[in-house]
Amino acid sequence: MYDANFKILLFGDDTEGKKTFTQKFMINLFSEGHEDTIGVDFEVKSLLVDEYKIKLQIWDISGEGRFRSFLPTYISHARGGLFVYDVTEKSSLTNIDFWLDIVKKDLTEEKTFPIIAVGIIPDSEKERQIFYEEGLKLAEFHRLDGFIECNVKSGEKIEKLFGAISKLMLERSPPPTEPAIAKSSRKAKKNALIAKKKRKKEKKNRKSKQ
Ligand SMILES: Nc1nc2c(ncn2[C@@H]2O[C@H](COP(=O)(O)OP(=O)(O)OP(=O)(O)O)[C@@H](O)[C@H]2O)c(=O)[nH]1
Ligand SMILES: [Mg+2]
Repeated sequence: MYDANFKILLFGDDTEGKKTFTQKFMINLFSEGHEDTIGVDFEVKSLLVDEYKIKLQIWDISGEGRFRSFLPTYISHARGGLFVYDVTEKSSLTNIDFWLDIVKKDLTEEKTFPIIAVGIIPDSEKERQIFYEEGLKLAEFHRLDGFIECNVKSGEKIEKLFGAISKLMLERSPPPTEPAIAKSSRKAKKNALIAKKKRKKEKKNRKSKQ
């Protein structure tokens, strides 16, 4: 039983690293090489954030133009997004306006939709074409909810990032009830107290009979 079920989008141009990034998060595997995502790929992962058990539905959307007509369907009912770009490709930021427009279009709960920009960094700094400051500035300009750079091979920060976006989704779309874990631990404490009182009473009764 989950406390919350969040659909999260990974979007951005093609061959930026969305699949590679998702795979690293899901099964801690880094594999070189690109395979076109046909429309969209799905993954599901459970996360525990602030005692809330979250079911994260990851929708890894193809960046290819031929799938653009399906985008409104893929985007519908999402609760958060990661805009993924490749810092070794200057052109990978060219379409940020397009992506943010389409993701936010028809979104009645626009305010409840956190987006974090993720710059995929190369193994060698020599290949870098987009600098950290540019990414940060762009994220601030578009009023995104966060900005991070990470190397998929090392996988550092990826787990933390999914935790951070989940926390933002929890804040913007709070579940109607308190976390089940908190509820059950309170219940367990209450039961322990009742049992303790019962034992005390039985001891007292035994003593009075002697
Ligand atoms: N060396 C290195 N290569 C990386 C890293 N991250 C991604 N790549 C490479 O970048 C390419 C990205 O491919 P995908 O992850 O399939 O790209 P995508 O964004 O899902 O592309 P579409 O499905 O077409 O939208 C692959 O060839 C990866 O091997 C990294 O941290 N280091
Ligand atoms: Mg892909």
